[in-house]
Amino acid sequence: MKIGIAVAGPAALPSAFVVLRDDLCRCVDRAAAFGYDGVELALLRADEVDVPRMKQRLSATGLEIPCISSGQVFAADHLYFTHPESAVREAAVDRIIGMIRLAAEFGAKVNTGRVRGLIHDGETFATAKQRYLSCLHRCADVAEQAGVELIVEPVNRYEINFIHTCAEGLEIVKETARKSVRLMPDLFHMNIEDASFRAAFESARGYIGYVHVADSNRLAPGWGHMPFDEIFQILGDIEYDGYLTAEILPKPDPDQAAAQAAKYLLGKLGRGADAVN
Ligand code: LER
Ligand code: MN
Repeated sequence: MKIGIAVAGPAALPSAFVVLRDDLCRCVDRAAAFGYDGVELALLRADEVDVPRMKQRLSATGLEIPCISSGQVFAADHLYFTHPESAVREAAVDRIIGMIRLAAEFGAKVNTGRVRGLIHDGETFATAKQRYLSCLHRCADVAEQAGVELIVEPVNRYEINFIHTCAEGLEIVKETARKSVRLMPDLFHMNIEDASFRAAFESARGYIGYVHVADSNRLAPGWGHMPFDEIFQILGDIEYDGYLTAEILPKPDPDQAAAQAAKYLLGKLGRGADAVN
């Protein structure tokens, strides 16, 4: 398994779920210094990334971009797949297609977490799901041409009003039946919504494309009461071999949070400073 950290450019909303907020290329350098393998870019638009300059920084540091996340498209621009107006759904799909094309440049996945949207007042789950799946299929058409994976992230009930548990996310992934669409459990949401880490991860074995990690209070791992020993055991048991990306609050400050998450995760993976080779 590799470790990543969520970052955004300086203009990202204060509510964006990222640790480092800086020029995106500087984020890569800062993440490399902490020992991360990759950075997840939280973007509002694909054109925030200067592709040649970013490729140069990645090659200089050896870091990867495992994922591009799109939560700000929902939170800042209110574009999402379940919107009742087709023009808004189209704009959301266009934004995600831009991110898919960008992701293809870096071998990254694209997270379609909160951009799926919500069930509007007076509408049904079935209506929201139909709009969501129709947009997801259009994105999957492009993703498959581009060799990019789309990931579906269950998000807790206090942030969005449907697809909260891993089982609900897995149902969407299976129903979509697209090879490009995979599940992305986030430990913070799982800790609220899933009855059992083991049952949720084991049911999703083979469908998991990416994982977000945080402690129970969304601080860096090790600063709450998330059962990390059990979780690492389960991830090993299901042979998950992808990224564990820290999507945590930048507290007490971004550098301390980033340093703690890297040290803790690398330690659990046996790659810490005191690891015996
Ligand atoms: C939001 O809580 C979250 O986990 C993000 O990854 C989704 O946009
Ligand atoms: Mn997340």
